[in-house]
Amino acid sequence: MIAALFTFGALAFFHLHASTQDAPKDATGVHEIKMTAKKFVFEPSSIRVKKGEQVRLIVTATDRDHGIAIDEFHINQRLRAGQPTIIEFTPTKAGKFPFNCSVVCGGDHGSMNGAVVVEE
Ligand SMILES: [Cu+2]
Repeated sequence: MIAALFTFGALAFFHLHASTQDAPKDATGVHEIKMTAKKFVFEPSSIRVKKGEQVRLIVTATDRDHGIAIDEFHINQRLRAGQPTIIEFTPTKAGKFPFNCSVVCGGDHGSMNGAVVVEE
């Protein structure tokens, strides 16, 4: 009984940590971040990464096709509805780099944006 409780506690602890945005890198050293896109928001809209680390964004458009353009990293990728899209980059300098939706998706398309914050 005690062992069972301990196991449950350990699993809960692991799960909590694994689900946060700043979770430790996976075994391959990649900082993986999941994101969704829908009219007219990216969630999360601000992501925080470290300079020099490999970043893997997994972005899923949930309502219709969208796009994500991150000019700093020369990325412009269509996001097909319901289909996770993997985007990888390695930031080489610190700063705040905006991204935006790159597929016209309706009235507030122009305000569908966010930022990658790269820390030293
Ligand atoms: Cu759009």
